[in-house]
Amino acid sequence: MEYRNVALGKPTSQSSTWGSGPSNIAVDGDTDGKYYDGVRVHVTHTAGTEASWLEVDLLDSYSISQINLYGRTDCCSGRSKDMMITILNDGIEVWSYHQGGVTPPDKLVLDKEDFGAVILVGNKVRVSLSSNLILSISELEVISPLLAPPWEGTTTYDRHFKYSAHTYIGTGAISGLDGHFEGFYQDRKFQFQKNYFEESRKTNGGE
Ligand SMILES: [Ca+2]
Repeated sequence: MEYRNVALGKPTSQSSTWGSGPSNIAVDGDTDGKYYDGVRVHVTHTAGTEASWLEVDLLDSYSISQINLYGRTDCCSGRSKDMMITILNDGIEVWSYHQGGVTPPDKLVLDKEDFGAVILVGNKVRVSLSSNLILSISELEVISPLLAPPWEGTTTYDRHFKYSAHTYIGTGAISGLDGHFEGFYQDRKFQFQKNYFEESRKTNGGE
């Protein structure tokens, strides 16, 4: 199984920006946690005058198998001890995590043990603080599995449906392991699977 970081380079926003810490630093691929190294700033930085948040828009719905959050490492990591991490799909919260009052590690990894053994589907990920503290993030990675099709050299989408094995939650409909779609989100799922297939096919040497 191959994976990719679907947050990389995607549009970001945050509640406010202080100094040279814009939100896009969280998805630039650089996981250095130092605020400033004499050359450049490596972490985002809100003003801390509001309940800070940062959000990445994945631009499409993806199955999400893991989230890696790299924090600021040269100081102040305790500011994030009450942070929330939320996965949203079309504005609906599908999963959230609370740091629980404990200072997070430099690299916080959330995976199937935290997700409840299902693959979540979302198109936005949000990191937020409930109090007026500064939010700093070095990198927010949203990991999505690339399903390799069990065939090569075909462009027939329905074969991908046959072999797809996703569980959808939070959308009001569930597709079983046989890939048959049910429910009123069918059209959206079709588009998702189509995009998914296109990316899988490219990865596997297709056109
Ligand atoms: Ca970064």
